[in-house]
Amino acid sequence: MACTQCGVLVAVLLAVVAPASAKDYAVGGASGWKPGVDYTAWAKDKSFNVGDSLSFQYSTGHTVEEVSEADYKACSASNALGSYKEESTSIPLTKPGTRYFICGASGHCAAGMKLAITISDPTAPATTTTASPTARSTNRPSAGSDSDSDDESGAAGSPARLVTGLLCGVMGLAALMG
Ligand SMILES: [Cu+2]
Repeated sequence: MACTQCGVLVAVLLAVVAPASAKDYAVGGASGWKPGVDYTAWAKDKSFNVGDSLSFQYSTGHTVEEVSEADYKACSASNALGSYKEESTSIPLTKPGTRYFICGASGHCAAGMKLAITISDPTAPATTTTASPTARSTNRPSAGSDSDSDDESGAAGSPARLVTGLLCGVMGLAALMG
C-alpha cells in the first residue's frame, strides 16, 4: 500500500506514547516509608526504569535523604544529596544508575529505613535491532512465501501495525477529502 510516511509517523507516535508506561512506585507498598519494613525485599522483584518515579509516603518525624553508596552503608545523612520531609515525596528517576535513600531520623536507617534501587534505561541500545535481513537469501528458490515481507512480523509488531493501519486509514481519508 502507498503509505510511505507511515514509518516515520509510527516512530514519532511510539516515542510519544512510550512514556505512558512509566510507573510510579509507592515505596514500601501499603506500608509506606517507616521503620521495620524490608525495602530490599520490596525492591527485589521490581525493575525500575528511566521515566518511572518513587513515591515516599511517611509521617512527620521521618525524612527521605538521598545519599551516596558509602553513606547508605554507613547510615549517614550528613552529606545528603537531597533532603525531603514533606511527608509525601516523589522522586523522578531520570537517568540510569543506582540511587540510595535513607531516613535521616536518628536510628531509623539502622532500623530498616534504607532503600537502594538500580534504574535501567529501557531505550538503551541493547536488543532493539531487528533480526538479520538475510532471511531472503539464496536458498529456496520457489518456496512460495518469500514475496515481500508483509506477513513476517506477526504478533511481535502488532501494536505498531495497528497504529500503522490507523494512520493509513486517516491519511487515506484525508487524501480523499482533499
Ligand atoms: Cu524515619
